[in-house]
Amino acid sequence: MAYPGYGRGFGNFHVQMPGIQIQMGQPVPETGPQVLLGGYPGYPAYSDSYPSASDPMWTYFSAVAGQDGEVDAEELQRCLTQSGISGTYSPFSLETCRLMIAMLDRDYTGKMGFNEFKELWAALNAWKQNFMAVDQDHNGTVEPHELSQAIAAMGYRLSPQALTTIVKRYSKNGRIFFDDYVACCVKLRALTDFFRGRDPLQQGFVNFLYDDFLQGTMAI
Ligand SMILES: [Ca+2]
Ligand SMILES: [Ca+2]
Repeated sequence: MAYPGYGRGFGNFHVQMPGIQIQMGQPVPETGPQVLLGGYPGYPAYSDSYPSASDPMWTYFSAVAGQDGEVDAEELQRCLTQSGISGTYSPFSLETCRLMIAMLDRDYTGKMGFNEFKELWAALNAWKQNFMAVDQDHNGTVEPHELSQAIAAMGYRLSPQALTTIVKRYSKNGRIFFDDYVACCVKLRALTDFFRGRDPLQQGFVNFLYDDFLQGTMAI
């Protein structure tokens, strides 16, 4: 089998760490860690009911979204940078913001409406909890050996060379910060799903057309 343990997917991703939630400069409701970033089939979407002013998340969303009532990548970057969620004073990765929006933009506006934003928020909470569990020595970043264990725990079996490539791409001085960690995991899953969808017999090799390859990978 080409993807031993793949079936578990992010099965053990739901690491519960009570009391931990993302601080965004003002209190926000906990939306629960059960929603994962991805936008995959069977993924529960929020209803399109008109947002209630009584929803405590609505005020925060309105402030971030501004006049057009939707959150774009730059606005998301600004609010996540202010939150300090990545554990550094440098700006939260714009690329990761774009990636998260691409994965959760259900109505293809290129921005996050209220329900999409709530889903993104829940996904970020889940990622943060996962990140903190993976960061076993609690130094605020994920080191190569921690990433290796995390990727294995998610069910992927990668060669040392592939792991080295990933670490080189997503680390700064051998440390992987939260924003890069999210981008790394989201991309790994999306690319694996793309490949796997073309490999029904799970053989670990596929034939696909150049254009198909570009469409599948450039969108991520
Ligand atoms: Ca949208
Ligand atoms: Ca660490």
